[in-house]
Amino acid sequence: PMDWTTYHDLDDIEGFIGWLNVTGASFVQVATAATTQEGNAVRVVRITDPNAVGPKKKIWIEGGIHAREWISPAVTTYLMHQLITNPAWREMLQVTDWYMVPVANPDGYQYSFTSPRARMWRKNRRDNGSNDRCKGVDLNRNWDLKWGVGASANPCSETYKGPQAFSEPETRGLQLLMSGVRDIDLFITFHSFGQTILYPWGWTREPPANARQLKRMARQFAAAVKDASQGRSDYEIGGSGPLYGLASGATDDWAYGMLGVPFSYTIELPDQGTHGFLLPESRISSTVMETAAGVHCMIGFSSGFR
Ligand code: 0X9
Ligand code: ZN
Repeated sequence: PMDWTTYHDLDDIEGFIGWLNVTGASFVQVATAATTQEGNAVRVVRITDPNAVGPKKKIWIEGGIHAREWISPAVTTYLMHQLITNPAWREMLQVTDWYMVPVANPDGYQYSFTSPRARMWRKNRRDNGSNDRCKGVDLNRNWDLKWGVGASANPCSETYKGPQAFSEPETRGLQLLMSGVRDIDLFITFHSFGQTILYPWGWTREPPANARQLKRMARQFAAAVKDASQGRSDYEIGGSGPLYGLASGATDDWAYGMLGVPFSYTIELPDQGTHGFLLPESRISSTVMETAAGVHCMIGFSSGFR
């Protein structure tokens, strides 16, 4: 149904979700968070063991909010596949409940497959009143937390924040579903590139209240990735603001600040700039595997949340 040796467009991913839904049977529920301007669905796939007893950690994973960061949906779909097909992951469903968004920006993602010129698209594709080359809103500047700080008001900008917070169907829909899930314990959004694991805040350089715990869990991720990659993938750990510069309106800050999710991360996947957004297909399988090892360790039964 899917492989991690080539990049897959939106149709393939939709097909994979359909396959997962059949294969995973009662473990998989598919919801639609929004329908976009171009009529695509923003899917949220919940993976849960209906027979598990006892309390569970709730984990929300977001992928593909930036169109050109193709390795992000690859990682997210791989994690979904692991949860259904790998016994070591299935076992985790005794104590974890997963909400996965493989492609938060389906219109932009789809568009980035249409031509070499479109390959580097970042935003969604909604008409923003300016000309055709300038379409879209940066969905990672559109969430309602300190909206507008370190984001652009110019519709032509790559980091255009939109006419108002939650102006876009994608962010509005995702926000509603996220708010409906009580007490998310861990939020991760996958981006590229840079090989960094970032924690809040993005809108200020001030450290968050539980910075120590956030760093501790981030180190679990980084150590496991390094191990799984035989030392090849080294991650840097830090606050978004200090490390990447101030940028508000991102999902991670909103989850942390508005929903109170105690562990909230942006993971900037490989590489460190040699290929940048154009990570070669030959790198997909090693990247998804090492990242999965990192996530597995982060939420590990004893290490992560304590
Ligand atoms: O700028 C972004 O949206 C992310 N980097 S990217 O190169 N993938 O565009 C980083 C977001 C970090 N989080 C916050 N600034 N809150
Ligand atoms: Zn990004």
